[in-house]
Amino acid sequence: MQFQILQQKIESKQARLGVIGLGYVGLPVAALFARTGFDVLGIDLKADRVAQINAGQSPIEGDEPGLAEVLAEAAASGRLRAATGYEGLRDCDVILIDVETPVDEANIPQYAALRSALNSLAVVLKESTLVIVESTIAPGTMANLVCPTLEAGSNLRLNRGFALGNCPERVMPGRLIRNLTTLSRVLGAASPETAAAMQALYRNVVQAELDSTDWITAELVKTVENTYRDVQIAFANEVALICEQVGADVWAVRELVNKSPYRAMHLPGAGVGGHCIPKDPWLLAYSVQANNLPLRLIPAARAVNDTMPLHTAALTAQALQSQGGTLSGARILVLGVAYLPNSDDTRNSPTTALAAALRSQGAEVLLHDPFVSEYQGDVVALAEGCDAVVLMVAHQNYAALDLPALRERLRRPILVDGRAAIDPLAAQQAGLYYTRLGLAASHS
Ligand code: SAJ
Repeated sequence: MQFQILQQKIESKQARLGVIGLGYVGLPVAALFARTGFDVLGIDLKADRVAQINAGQSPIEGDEPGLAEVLAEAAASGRLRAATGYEGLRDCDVILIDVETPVDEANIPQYAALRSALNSLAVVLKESTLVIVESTIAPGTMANLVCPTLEAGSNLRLNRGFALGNCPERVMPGRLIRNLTTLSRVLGAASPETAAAMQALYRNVVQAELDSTDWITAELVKTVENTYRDVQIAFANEVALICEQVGADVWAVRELVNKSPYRAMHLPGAGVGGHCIPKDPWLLAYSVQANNLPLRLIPAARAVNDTMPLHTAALTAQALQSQGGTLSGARILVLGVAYLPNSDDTRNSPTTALAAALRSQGAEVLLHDPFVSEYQGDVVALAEGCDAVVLMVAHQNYAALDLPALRERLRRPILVDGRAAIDPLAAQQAGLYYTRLGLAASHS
């Protein structure tokens, strides 16, 4: 392993980079390194995505400040190329792996994409290459899966034939470029020389602290930081359920609780979606599944958050009953399909579970979302003849809803607010029966 040569190549930006997986993470990563002057070869299975990138176009929809410019610059400079095959990686000195690492219905990590990338990479892996896994993985995966797979497939040995690191990404849809350049990164390395090489590499893109540590710590930090968020959200949701029962307003309670030092109660809501928070607690839990360590808090938090869309359906049923209706045969307009406000990302969206729950009780469900192309439309017109409107995502557009016009179109004047996005007073003044998650039902 020629660590000195690798270090020099990185510091002089002569090192050729490979990025496997050009999705929400890999594409901005590849473009950012190309913009700083590295020669980057991106690999992706999808030929149409590869073609778009080589044409300097971004295949990522949604509002991603800075991405289009960085991509166009990188492609125009000729420093970013994309391909579907792994052959070109033979010439690379540093290879980043940014493939998906989902969990299945049983919450078991599905490493098919990761294994495939590792097996294909191992075949073309040359001596003295630095490989870095950026995908989120269960603690222990570097030692138990990544390293053995690369060694077996390449006949090279860790730290003698190749260097191996784990640097979890911290992106968020809508802030891909900002997060990649301004958030600190944890660099998990298996040798001091690898740590130095990773520091030299990421210093080109990250204007924040680079914290070197070992593999297991890096794997834990990423999964723990998202599990922390999931548990915090579940706590806020459980307090919301309590407030509904005792006739309080969870939003008023939360505001006053957070005035107490060291409190940071999160936002209760109609569910927890996305590609990080619902998945990472299971990656963390998987790391101790074989040891039968009885985890109670982490699975319980997942259960609480997964019931919130169902609870929102129950609030809708209760509101209909109070107006002499039932879900069976009702026509419901649901506002928001994305999992996050002002985003087009619908992965693991809580609205999917809500719609299924409403339909299972005989309701007809209409979906609207100003950011998701197939669900765009005029909200007031869509409300025609509906028996309730359920708000699932606090998209900025919904703050300006014409409530009196909505009231006129509705067959039953019911508005269920899953995100505290609508002012209760305005709703009541418009003649709506307004119900909010975490707030006792108020009559118009
Ligand atoms: N949510 C709540 N209550 C809250 C916060 C979020 O119900 O208080 C819901 C959201 O509506 C959404 C889901 O949880 O459905 C996830 O929201 P998120 O704000 O956590 O957005 P994500 O999933 O994109 O989270 C990412 C994560 N970043 C990475 O995994 C690198 C997360 O760790 C970050 O905290 C978050 O971005 C961010 O705020 O940057």
